[in-house]
Amino acid sequence: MLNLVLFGPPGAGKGTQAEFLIESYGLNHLSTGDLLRNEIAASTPLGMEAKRYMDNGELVPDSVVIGMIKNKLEAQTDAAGFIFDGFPRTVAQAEALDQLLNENGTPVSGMLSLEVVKEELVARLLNRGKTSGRSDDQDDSVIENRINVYNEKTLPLKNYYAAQNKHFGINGMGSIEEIAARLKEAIKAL
Ligand code: B4P
Repeated sequence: MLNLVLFGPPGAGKGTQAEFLIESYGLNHLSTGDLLRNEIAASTPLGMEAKRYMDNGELVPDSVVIGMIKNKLEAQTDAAGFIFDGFPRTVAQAEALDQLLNENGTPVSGMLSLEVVKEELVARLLNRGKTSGRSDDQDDSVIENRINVYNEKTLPLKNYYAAQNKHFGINGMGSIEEIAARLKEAIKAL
């Protein structure tokens, strides 16, 4: 079973590359950002709570996100593998994911970390904000906060996975096709 964690700062191309990986490897896609936006669109209590954090570029509380992933994993027992996109984002989330997957004897295969310079991240997000309608992509200070929150709370996960020999840095600069080819090489070596 191939369980990939697709990692990187906001705008690194996680969602973009996830689409390619799903197609190439037949994996189930679990994007916490998409799941949360679905909850917001459906105006559920969970969505309304999450929106307050997302609009400010803050992380949604661990308990909410972990509960959501647990439900999805339990509902998809026939999957060939998963691509985790935007999850885990904190050490507590990574520990919870390890526990959930280890219970099934199907641990994380590798964490693929897309590396992109800050100027490019900001440019990509502002560009998406022109058409996506995503409020968190339209405001410079919210984007700045998302990147700061990433550096403070999410970046430490590199060490978490490196300690398990599961961290693989990938150059996330260049065309979508070039980056997809680099990911494929890294997956071959897993
Ligand atoms: P996400 O939905 O995960 O948003 P993101 O970090 O911006 O990444 P995304 O996948 O959308 O963008 P991508 O890099 O693919 O999270 C949104 C919010 O939800 C968070 O801020 C947080 O509040 C909350 N949340 C989500 N998960 C959570 C968790 N686990 N715990 C707590 N809170 C959580 O792409 C960005 C843009 O770049 C796209 O427009 C794309 O077209 C473009 N692009 C991609 N590759 C490119 C390339 N090579 N060249 C040029 N442009 C490229």
